[in-house]
Amino acid sequence: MQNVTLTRRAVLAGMGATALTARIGNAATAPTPLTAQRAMAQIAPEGYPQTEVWSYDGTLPGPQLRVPQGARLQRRFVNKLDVPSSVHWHGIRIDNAMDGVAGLTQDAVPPGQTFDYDFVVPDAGTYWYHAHTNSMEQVARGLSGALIIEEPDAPDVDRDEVLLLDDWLLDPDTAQLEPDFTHPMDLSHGGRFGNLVGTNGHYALTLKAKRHERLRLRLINAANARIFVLRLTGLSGWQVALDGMSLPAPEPIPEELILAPAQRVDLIVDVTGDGAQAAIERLGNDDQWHSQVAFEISGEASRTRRDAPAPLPPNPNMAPPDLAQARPLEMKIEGGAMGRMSRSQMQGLMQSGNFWTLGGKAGPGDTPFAQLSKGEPVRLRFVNDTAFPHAMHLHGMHFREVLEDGRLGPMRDTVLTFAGRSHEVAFTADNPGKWLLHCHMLAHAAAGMSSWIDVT
Ligand SMILES: [Cu+2]
Repeated sequence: MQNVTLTRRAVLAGMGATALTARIGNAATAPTPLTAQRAMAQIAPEGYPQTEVWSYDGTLPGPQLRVPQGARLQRRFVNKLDVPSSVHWHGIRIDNAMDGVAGLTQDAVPPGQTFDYDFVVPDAGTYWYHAHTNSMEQVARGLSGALIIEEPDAPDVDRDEVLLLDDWLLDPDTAQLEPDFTHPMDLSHGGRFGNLVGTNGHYALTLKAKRHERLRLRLINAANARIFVLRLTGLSGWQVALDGMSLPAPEPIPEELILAPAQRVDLIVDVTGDGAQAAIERLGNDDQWHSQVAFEISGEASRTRRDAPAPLPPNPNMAPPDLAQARPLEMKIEGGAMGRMSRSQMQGLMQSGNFWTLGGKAGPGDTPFAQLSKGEPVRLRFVNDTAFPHAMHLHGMHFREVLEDGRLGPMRDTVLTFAGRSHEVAFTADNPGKWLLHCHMLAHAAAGMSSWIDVT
């Protein structure tokens, strides 16, 4: 009976019907809990058993948190799991003590204990939260959810849909998660990939839509390792934000939209399809397009398409870094299967349980990759000398990619680096603290691809 209730709650959360609004600064009352606990969820198609997951508040994904820009988010994290955990607020330019990285910004919260997260959210946009203690396993088991920071003047759309894309590695007979989270093949190759891909905790999500309806779609890649390559059919529009940060002007949606692990994109689209269906499709390993989210079209929201949307309002503190003054840094990414590391180097690494290095070092260790002064501009070149792509994520600050022609790209918190290529990013180190810099293919992060910078 309990399982039925949990599943129904999970479904409702998936439909965005139970959006929770954060309590805003009231010191007299205890903060709203956010509870890590076991739950059952119907991830696999109907007819398959439910899957036991680790959840926030019993739902998969966790509850959708919505907070007005500039407000305080307060949550009492309650750990009802039997392992330590912590919560990271991904992409939020946050006070370092609230960043949730066990071992760097706080101690992991033991079973039965609590931790009060309390911080101001400076930027509007699409963010997410997830476990940052043994995250390779804990995120794969379900500990993630959307965090939406609302603009004071939201764009004029008919509906705002959060689409949290994920995959799960399930035993095809029992629909339970494959429990080996440290398989050397995952650690040393592309990471842990699921065999079932879905959205908002379900395989094959279907939403209803009306012709000429205008939708804001907030796509979040919550998968451990999967790079989503997406295209739209029967929907056309613009991308208006990347990794939470508004673009200066709405841009055409690329024919193939690439979303690396942890990246987000905000789209404003109109339902323009002639048929009864529109879809977000995903390019599969079989080189075929598969439906990721289907939209069943019935009725009309208006007779005609509307004009192009206005840009989203800019967030504060988006000034580009001063490249001329920037300190150059280089971070070599090495190791992994089929890489150029020598056999003896590789064997040495594997003895420490690692397969990868960042800047010549496996794991965060005691000393930072770089010691930076507050306000210092930095250009950081990632040299990907491996046979795999890596989604490099910096906590606490957004960066801009330095493009080939020297111009700066949009603000992001995660950049997808490709095998054998180098990618330079630039940022102003304006947020003091110890900030993790790691690959968001979480098996890679666990096997050496975690580093940090110190801003003082
Ligand atoms: Cu990686």
